[in-house]
Amino acid sequence: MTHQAGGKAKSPRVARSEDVPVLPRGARLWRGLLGGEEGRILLKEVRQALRVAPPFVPRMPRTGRPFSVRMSNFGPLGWVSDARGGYRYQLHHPQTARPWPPLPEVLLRLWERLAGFPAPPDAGLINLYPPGARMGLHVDRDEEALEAPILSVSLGCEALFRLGGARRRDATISFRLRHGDVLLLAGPARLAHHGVDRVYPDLGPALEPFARVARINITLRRVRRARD
Ligand code: MD3
Ligand code: FE
Repeated sequence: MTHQAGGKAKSPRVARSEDVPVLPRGARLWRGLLGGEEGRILLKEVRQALRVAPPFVPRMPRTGRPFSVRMSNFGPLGWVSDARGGYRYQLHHPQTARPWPPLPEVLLRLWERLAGFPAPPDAGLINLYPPGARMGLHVDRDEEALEAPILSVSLGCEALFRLGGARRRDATISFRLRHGDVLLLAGPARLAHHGVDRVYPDLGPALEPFARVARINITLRRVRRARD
């Protein structure tokens, strides 16, 4: 809470983003969980992965309109999108045709600790946001295993994130996602609308140059139904 001179809070005309948001059922937020050594290890893993699987520009199905976000993936499966093939998961990088680099141990351990799901993730989408990049309100439903949660890790620059409900017209809440924050979307929150409205330049903590000039978000997903 920001304390104002005079003690009386102004009533804002617009909903303000909260530091401790009241989250919908199924969503959980751990602020700064990966803010220390684990976050530095993860940044290094991302940097290494991007050498093998360079960022690509995803495009809207049919129109081919480019996203402002750049992407890559930790495998085995990676999310891609282009005009011809639309949204999909595939085993290979769209440009190099090489398999995706494997999910790093630090992310597999994080999923085990927090996801509460019996099968490991089989995809780790890396979203790269230069300041000014955005992601429109959407639902993630390209996965077969919609019963599996999604676990999101934010690194680098700060973002203004928006989370709504099952219907596009449902009310939304806005809050910041910062370096080291981890967000779990399970149960009813798994199919909630969400997006990134803003990415702020230069607000990353003192990290390597890479993390000071962009926001890096990794979403761990279970795409394929676990089969036995
Ligand atoms: C809420 N990424 O990759 S992460 C995406 O910050 C995506 O890069 C955003 O939306 C980003 O699809 C948001 C947090 C997140 C991820 C998946 C969700 C929130 C979610 C799925 C359902 C509800
Ligand atoms: Fe999403």
